[in-house]
Amino acid sequence: MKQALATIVKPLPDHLFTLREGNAEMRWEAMAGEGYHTPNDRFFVRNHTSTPLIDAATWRLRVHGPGVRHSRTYDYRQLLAMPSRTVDTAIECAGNGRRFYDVQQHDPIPGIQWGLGGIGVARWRGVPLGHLLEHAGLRPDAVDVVPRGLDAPFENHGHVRRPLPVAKAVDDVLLAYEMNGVPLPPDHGFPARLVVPGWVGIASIKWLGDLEVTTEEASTPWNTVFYPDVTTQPVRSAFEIAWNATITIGGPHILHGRSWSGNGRIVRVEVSFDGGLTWQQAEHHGHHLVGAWLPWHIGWAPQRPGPHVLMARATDESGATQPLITPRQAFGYNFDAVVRHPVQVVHG
Ligand SMILES: Nc1nc2c(c(=O)[nH]1)N[C@H]1C(S)=C(S)[C@@H](COP(=O)(O)O)O[C@H]1N2
Ligand SMILES: [Mo]
Repeated sequence: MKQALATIVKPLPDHLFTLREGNAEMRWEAMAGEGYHTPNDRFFVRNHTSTPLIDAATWRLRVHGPGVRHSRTYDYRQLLAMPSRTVDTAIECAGNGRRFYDVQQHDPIPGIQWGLGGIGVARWRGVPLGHLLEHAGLRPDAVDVVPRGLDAPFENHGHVRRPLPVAKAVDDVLLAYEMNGVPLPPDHGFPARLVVPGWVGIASIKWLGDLEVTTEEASTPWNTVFYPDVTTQPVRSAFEIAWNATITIGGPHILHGRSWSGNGRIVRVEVSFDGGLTWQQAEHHGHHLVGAWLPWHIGWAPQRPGPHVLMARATDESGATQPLITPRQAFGYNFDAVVRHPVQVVHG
């Protein structure tokens, strides 16, 4: 087992993660045979600096600013005693899939070169953010909530913080303290983080120290210099198979995968084994929740040995379908094209 990064606390074994510039990308084969949720031991980690170790006994969350009537401070026990809700939703990095601008479209874009493993789905439990804001006396003229992390400042930009419109904050955002039935692990935001369904991962600020509520549109480096103009996530699909996996000739094999979209449910998944000439519908199984993913499977009986390419293409309820090429995006976000997944077919 390898523990290569001082910036991440949990073990990062090779069979679960690919390390990318101080961040840990989940290997998709690590989801094979797993249930609907991504277990905490294999959930991707994206840290601007390092995971801080925070003592829940001395931790405080401050809610303040002109958008609330009362400046309030909450401790961990008060948070746990508030009305709670459970939400099953994905957190996905805006740059997920960035490496395919390079490997597939030969147009590399700087930034963390994520494959498709910068996503995970967990069962989050916590206090609806709207409830907490009401408790602090949310004013009708409030505009943005600016959550700030307690991790070390990033370069010369201060603590990680990104404005969140009040309308979204009171709609479905969770102030989460539990992940898949246990207290948030340190790397995922202990003692409390935001979980913002359907939106780019940077909205889900970890290690919350304070929430400033403004009465004017707020701006921080995290909605101007980094991650400008991105909110919801596009349609993507992945096979639960290793990159360059070996598959025996014949079969049939049942191939599993998952598709997701920040804009609603997936309504159709098609798979091609011949480079996109023909497409077959995959079968859905299990549940599919808005803001999370749809598990699917399809049979395949390859007839010749050698390199093959698997392609999966999903369509969501808004009608958005994965294209074959994604137009260049300056920051490398929004890669939604069908990913060409190489496998080797061999004699059994
Ligand atoms: N305080 C703080 N919150 C943060 C970050 C961070 O570096 N510091 N990274 C953000 C980004 S870019 C992503 S994609 C998600 C990743 O969440 P995870 O590490 O729990 O998977 O956390 C977000 N929240
Ligand atoms: Mo991210």
